[in-house]
Amino acid sequence: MSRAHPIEPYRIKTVEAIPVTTRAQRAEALVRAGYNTCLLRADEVTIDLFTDSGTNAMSDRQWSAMMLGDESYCGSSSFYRFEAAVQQYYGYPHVIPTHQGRAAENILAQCLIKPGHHVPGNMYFPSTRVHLERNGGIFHDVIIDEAHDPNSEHPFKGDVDLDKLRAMIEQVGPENIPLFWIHATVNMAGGQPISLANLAKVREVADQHGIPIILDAARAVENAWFIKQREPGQSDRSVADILHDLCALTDGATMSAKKDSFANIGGWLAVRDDALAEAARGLVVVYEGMHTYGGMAGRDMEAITQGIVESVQEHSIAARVGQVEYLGERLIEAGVPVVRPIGGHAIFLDAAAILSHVPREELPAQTLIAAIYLIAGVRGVERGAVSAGRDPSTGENRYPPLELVRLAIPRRTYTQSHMDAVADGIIDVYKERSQIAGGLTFVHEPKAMRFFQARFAPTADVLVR
Ligand code: PLI
Repeated sequence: MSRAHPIEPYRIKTVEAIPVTTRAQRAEALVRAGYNTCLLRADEVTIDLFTDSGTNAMSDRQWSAMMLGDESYCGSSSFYRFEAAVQQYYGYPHVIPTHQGRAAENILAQCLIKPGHHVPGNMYFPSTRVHLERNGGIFHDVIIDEAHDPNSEHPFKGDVDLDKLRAMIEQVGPENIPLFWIHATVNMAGGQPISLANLAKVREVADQHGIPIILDAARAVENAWFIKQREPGQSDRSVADILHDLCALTDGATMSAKKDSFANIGGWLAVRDDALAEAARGLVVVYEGMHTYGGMAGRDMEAITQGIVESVQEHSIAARVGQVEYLGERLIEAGVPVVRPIGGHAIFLDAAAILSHVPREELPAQTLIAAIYLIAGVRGVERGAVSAGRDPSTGENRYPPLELVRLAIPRRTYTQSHMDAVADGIIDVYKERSQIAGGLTFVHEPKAMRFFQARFAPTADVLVR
């Protein structure tokens, strides 16, 4: 039996009942949902590890702060408190509120990306890539090779390969690169961090060509925690200081406040450049609302403001990452193939290794996640070929090197016994993997971000024998 994870630095004041289902009920639900866990109803799921986005438990202080929400259409005082918190903890002067992260991406992409532009990044994320492609841009993955190897123990698998970056700039010309879009941590690589040292080198390359760096800061606090644990010379520094340093190396950030900041909804775009801020504020009023609420209620901005303060508290972030690590270690002990090292927000199961008898065209990760729901009542999400979508220029399916299932852990929501139940369930699925009869095939395929609404059918008579 593994060690315990760090003590949860809170006690429970309110509880929410979770549904308990039978395997027969889950089998029926799975057929109705077209074998897509995104289409299951929440009341059909016992432990919901679909995402850590907007699903975190808010604190008593966040709920109290919500009562102070100023719902004025113009000039809400909640906005000024929110703006001050982002400026203080992230360090960018211009803060533009949005209703969530992808709205910030939409506005940034419309401001900066034109047809024929090229954008390098440390692996794609579906929403960032969709916005850059909708504006005519082309994404280039310049992450280090280790990030594509689930077994590599590299401590900073989110690092940029500077040779790949330089070669890409040479190939397309710096004048065709409006930004570098850098994730901290890298979700699709398994919640893996980028190091300060690497980002500083990326900064040098950016400065040589006058190209801005935009940080995807959704889980930058978790990235700062890994820097403190793993990067030489950083262990005595506070997570808040390291977060500041990460941001100081960049020219702006897109943020989903539904992650690190424990909010149910909200986001922001922040930049240093006055003209870019002016252009972004011009678009925020078109797509989101006034530039002092950006699609959020005043109470949402209050929840984020308090959430930012809590997010950098050391015992809070230690317990968060420690809980994820605990689940990962239990699976590793049982021999289940997972992406290593364990990342900040989720466990990523190596579906290609677990279901090696299911060909890539039959979508092993989608198949595995359906089987996990059926057998264990746990909901995760596909992070493989279905999420990668089709190449817009050729229309061909993209088969990324990683074919993963993600089990994301919401912050402060589940306890250690929930983690044990998940581990036991996944280990059962792993032991029964030869009973998974075949893969899945699309019966409905939406064009954009197809993983959310796609429907599938098993290629064999049954999913699990
Ligand atoms: O879900 P949004 O629109 O607030 O944020 C989009 C978004 C941007 N960047 C990154 C790294 C994300 O992980 C992200 C959203 N992620 C979700 C919903 C997730 O389940 O990981």
